[in-house]
Amino acid sequence: MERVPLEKKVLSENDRIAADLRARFQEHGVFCLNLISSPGSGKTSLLECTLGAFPRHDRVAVLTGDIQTENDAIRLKRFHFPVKQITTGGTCHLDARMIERHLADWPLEDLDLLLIENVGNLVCPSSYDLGEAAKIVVLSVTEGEDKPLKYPSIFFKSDLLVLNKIDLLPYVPFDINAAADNARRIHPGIEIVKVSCLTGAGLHEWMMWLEQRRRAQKQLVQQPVG
Ligand SMILES: Nc1nc2c(ncn2[C@@H]2O[C@H](COP(=O)(O)OP(=O)(O)O)[C@@H](O)[C@H]2O)c(=O)[nH]1
Ligand SMILES: [Mg+2]
Repeated sequence: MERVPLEKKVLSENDRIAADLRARFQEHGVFCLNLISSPGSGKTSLLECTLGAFPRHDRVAVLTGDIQTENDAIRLKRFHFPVKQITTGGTCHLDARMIERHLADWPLEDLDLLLIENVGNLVCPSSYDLGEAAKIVVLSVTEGEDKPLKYPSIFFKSDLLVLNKIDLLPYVPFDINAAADNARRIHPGIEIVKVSCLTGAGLHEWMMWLEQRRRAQKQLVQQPVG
């Protein structure tokens, strides 16, 4: 009986901090993305490919969340952009306060793009706004094409579905068109890119999406108010 009001209170407090973060991101022209998937779908791999494609002087930073270990931060630091691990110690999602705390010593005026890798989980992260401009859901071809129907919330809330590991399609019974149809049943407007972080297939489309959205946000910020 007590659980519902408490959960509501936690979420509304999270929403308040997330709204504050979103306003600060907009004020400083920071484009923020929140990457969500099951463990092992390829979030860190996609970030490795993405950071590897950016010029060294690009104003990009990464926050990467996990229940335990600094492993993902170690993988991502190789690209010489600022990276911080957020270790949740058991919590199955990132929340806005964790983002706020880990950004405290990163001046936002030095950033254009903030990439957040959420904790591997298709359920809990979908309830926690982090102040991002868009959520991105990653689904790999070994997970089953029914996942958008089973975990609708995250597919409904994401602007983009990255279908990863397409290099494995010859070896697994995964119907990629059915996966895309299922995602569109939940969210008709969802955009979809099909990639392989291993071979590099489709990564150009992903980078195009990223750059287009980044530019669109910049134009929005530069437009005079009124
Ligand atoms: N075959 C194949 N393996 C991949 C691909 N992307 C990632 N992997 C592998 O999948 C595993 C999990 O990837 P990781 O990026 O750590 O997933 P995360 O838990 O979502 O961050 C690793 O062994 C990766 O090498 C891909 O496109 N194709
Ligand atoms: Mg990872």
